[in-house]
Amino acid sequence: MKTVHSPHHVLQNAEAEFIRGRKVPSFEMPRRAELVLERVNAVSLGPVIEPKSFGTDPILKVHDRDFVTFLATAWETWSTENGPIDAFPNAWPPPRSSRVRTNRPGAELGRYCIDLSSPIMAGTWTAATAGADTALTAMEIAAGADKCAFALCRPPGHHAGRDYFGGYCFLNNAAIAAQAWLDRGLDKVAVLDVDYHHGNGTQDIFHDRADVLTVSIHADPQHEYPYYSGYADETGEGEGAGFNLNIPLAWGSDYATYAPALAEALARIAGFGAEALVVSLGVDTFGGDPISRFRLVNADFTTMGRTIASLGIPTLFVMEGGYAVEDIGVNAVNVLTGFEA
Ligand code: Q9C
Ligand code: ZN
Repeated sequence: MKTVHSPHHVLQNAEAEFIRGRKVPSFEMPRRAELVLERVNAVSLGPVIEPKSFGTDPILKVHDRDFVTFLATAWETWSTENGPIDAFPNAWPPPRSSRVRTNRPGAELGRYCIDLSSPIMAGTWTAATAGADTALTAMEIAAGADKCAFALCRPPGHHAGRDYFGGYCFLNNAAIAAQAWLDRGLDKVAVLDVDYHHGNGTQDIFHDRADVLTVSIHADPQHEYPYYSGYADETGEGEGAGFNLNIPLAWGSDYATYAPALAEALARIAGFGAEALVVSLGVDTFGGDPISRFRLVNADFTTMGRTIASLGIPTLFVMEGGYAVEDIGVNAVNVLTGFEA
């Protein structure tokens, strides 16, 4: 399997995030992607190539123009006033508040940002667009003779919605690739999100559409980020009614619990008649993950990959979360080798 990867990912290099009031070193760091790349090479998964540049058109198919303009210019606006300090919001618009479009830096951030884990810095836009290009380049490979590809994206994407960022995510790489796959002429694409956290951004982007089935297996949002979405009763709306499936699992879930959820997810995707699959590949379901509470072991990821392969459709893997850095290379690549076995 070919891997697509951009060296620009290092430009997103947050010093800190806030977790339950504590300022801590960011769990989402460049080393994550470096170790996955090392593992790709160690097992000779296949060639590693750099992405082509697709510009903003495919990004604007799933993100609002205002939001994209904001992301592209936020650092300049912020740093002109505040200097080279990672940008976090000062305030969020309360419910029922005025929709006034203040461009004061800390306030504007609050209009688009959902949490305190995802600071904007000088290289955020370059890194985020490199991630989108990575997903798009890999999609073209998976859509061709290869039938599969690995987009080693960083920063991740699945928490980014049409007009918001957060959860370490700025642009929704998986959604951008799924939309671009449809735009190449497919009628039905499925997104399977196996990251430990609910893929809220992806669900939201395709919420009212019947051409993209979104399925996410994740920790119960009653207890876990992103808290405000990921419940089983969120099944899509309008034309999209019935085209979203959430499978929340309890803290402590191991593969004995995970396997039936994955089987249900894959049965739904097969029943939908997906012509292609985008996998939002987070490996923060690993037992050793420092911010998560599932209990998968290294070998479970191989099984997961082999199980996903049973669908028998062109498949694009897009890297999402996973923070047990010394294991994420093994776990992510286990999914890919399991898929190819
Ligand atoms: N204890 C991804 O895995 N911090 N994002 C939550 C709650 C944000 C995870 C802290 C976690 C975002 C792509
Ligand atoms: Zn995650």
